Amino acid sequence: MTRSILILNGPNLNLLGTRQPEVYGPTTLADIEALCAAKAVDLGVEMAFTQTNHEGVLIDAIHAARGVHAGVILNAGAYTHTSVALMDAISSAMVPVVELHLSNIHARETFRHQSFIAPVAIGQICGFGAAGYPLAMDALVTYLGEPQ
Ligand code: CA2
Repeated sequence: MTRSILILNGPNLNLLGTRQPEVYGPTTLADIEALCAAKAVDLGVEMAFTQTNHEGVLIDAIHAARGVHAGVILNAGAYTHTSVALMDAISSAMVPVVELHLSNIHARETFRHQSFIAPVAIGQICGFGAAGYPLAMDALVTYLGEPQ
């Protein structure tokens, strides 16, 4: 059976490419989804790609990922820096999560340096813009290894 990866995008990422291109780049979320779809074909995995502005919907998606997706790539947006609930969802879901950010959160405002996702993620990729998405897919597939 083909493995599936869930790519989950949090609040305001639906605005990508329409505002603040100097921070987040000119690429739209639809462009990024197309990039990920092409990468999924290369890697031989299935991919689900979604965005929500709601914390509870992110949590529900992480709970629902178990048994359906082999792993999750999560750009939790600003919830990264605030959400203990998201951290708890990841640590209880028993599904590997790669934390992803377009920008280098460590080179930005101090409040972005803290991530509630980092301690429960298998790793973090940040600062590479849209290119971080296929990098995260490579990282997750490498982590998962050969299908059992
Ligand atoms: O760099 C990232 O990917 C972030 O997760 C993006 C979040 C930010 O709060 C995190 O600290 C880092 C913000 C996403 C907002 O995206 C926008 C896109 C265009 C215009 C306005 C916001």
